[in-house]
Amino acid sequence: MKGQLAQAFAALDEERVYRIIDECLPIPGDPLMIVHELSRGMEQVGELFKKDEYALGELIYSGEIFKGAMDKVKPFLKEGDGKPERKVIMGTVEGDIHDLGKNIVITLLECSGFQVIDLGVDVPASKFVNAVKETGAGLVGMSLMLTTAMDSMRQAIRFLEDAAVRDRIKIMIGGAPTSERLREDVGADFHGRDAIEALAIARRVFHPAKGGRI
Ligand code: B12
Repeated sequence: MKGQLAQAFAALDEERVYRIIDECLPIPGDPLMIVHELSRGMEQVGELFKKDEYALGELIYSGEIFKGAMDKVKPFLKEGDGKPERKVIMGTVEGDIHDLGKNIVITLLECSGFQVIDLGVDVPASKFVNAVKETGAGLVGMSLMLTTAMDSMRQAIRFLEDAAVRDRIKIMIGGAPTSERLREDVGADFHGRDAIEALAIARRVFHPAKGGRI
């Protein structure tokens, strides 16, 4: 499967993508490998878009295929039945409507026993604040794909500080243009490069004793 799935995805061959996944899933192996391959395919779509070989229509179509593929993988990611009292808020910051990466993070967290409050996309700073106040969540995850939305991330964290809720939560950030440097710059606690790191962060926040290696 390795390579073929990413390749089929990058070619936007929807039928082949689903066929490969259907063939792989009953094998008790690694559904995370499928997620990884899909992400690699998506990276290639982004490159083709950058080179003007794909237009916006193709970008949108890639998003649809990704969602369809994730729907197939989701049931296979479940990892026992943890109690979902550990709450995590997730949202894509204001000005940014990319949500595929955020949704993978959510799927993985939910499958690992966390309760996720999904604020969706284009989330204004005030909505993060209200969600923290209303839910009492201990971890806030902010997703970002557009460099132009970095200021929104900075603002959301500033709002959480101004609302005096910053000390009751930890903040993790992620998404393609994020980095350790951006984390420092915006004042977040953790930066995660992918959904697996997001899960490790959540485990570390809620179960410090168990570690949660990043
Ligand atoms: C699919 C896509 C779209 C789809 C989004 C569909 C959807 N529902 O999300 C659509 C067509 C809507 C779209 C729109 C646009 N897009 Co777009 N898009 C992409 C593309 C190809 C893939 C993004 C993606 O989903 N990747 C797959 C996921 C799985 O990866 P991921 O998001 O990185 O997530 C992983 C990690 O980052 C991490 N993670 C993510 N969030 C979080 C959060 C936390 C807390 C943690 C710890 C981890 C974490 O875990 C995830 C899973 O492992 C990228 C190119 C690329 N290679 O990234 C361009 C890209 C992001 N888009 C781009 C652009 C320019 C746009 C538009 C402005 C285009 C336009 N002219 O209208 C609009 C933006 C509209 C807006 N206001 O947001 C540019 C951004 C350039 C920049 N530097 O800012 C890119 C980089 C393309 C390019 N090469 O030019 N896009």
